[in-house]
Amino acid sequence: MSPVKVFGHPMLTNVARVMLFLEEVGAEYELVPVDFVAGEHKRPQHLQLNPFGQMPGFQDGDLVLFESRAIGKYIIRKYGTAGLDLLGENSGIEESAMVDMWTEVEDQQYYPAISPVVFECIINPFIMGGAATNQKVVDKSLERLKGVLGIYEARLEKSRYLAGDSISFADLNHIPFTFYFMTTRHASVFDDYPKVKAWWESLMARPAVQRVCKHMPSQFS
Ligand code: GSH
Repeated sequence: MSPVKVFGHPMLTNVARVMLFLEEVGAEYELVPVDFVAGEHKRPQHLQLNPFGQMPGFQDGDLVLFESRAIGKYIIRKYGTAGLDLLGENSGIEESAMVDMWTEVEDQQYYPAISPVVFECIINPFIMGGAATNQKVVDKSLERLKGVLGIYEARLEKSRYLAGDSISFADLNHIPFTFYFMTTRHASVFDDYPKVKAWWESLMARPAVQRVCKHMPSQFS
């Protein structure tokens, strides 16, 4: 039995993020289902793994971690190979600084812009219990997202990936929320940013990404 356990449901964005890094580095792991509809993530057993009552929980032997981006870095450092330098740490301090910077951009600029659209159009109505979409929130977030995508377009005119010409942790962190965004009727927003669109398509073509995304529904009604 693998010492690595991911607790949660694979359709959930932050659970998918952790699985993505495990798949990218080829680590063995066990996915332990958490029945979030029944509120299992708020119960004492899960709170020992994630005191915030959220998913994922993560365990590797005696080590327990929460926060999907931090878990992702741990997975790369422990199970990554020199050939796949996702944190840029084998390349040099400047390369790893670029990965750190674009990782912050994902967390501080991209995620706050794209996630309200995904919450309003997909997660709240279809995954977490049926709330109506607030169109004002969607419209405001789309405007913010367009600003961020403009900056990405300019960056991706200069390099193949965000942190440079090699794929990194920063790029891969975009996958879970962008995947769901692309299932909404707002997906065409990306058409105005050809470099971003090509970058997104190259991420989606990765076998590890395909393996994780097959657990994420792409049609909602
Ligand atoms: N920053 C946390 C991470 O990256 O792990 C966020 C975790 C999070 O929001 N998880 C969602 C969750 O558990 C599922 S993707 N939602 C249910 C809840 O908050 O009660």
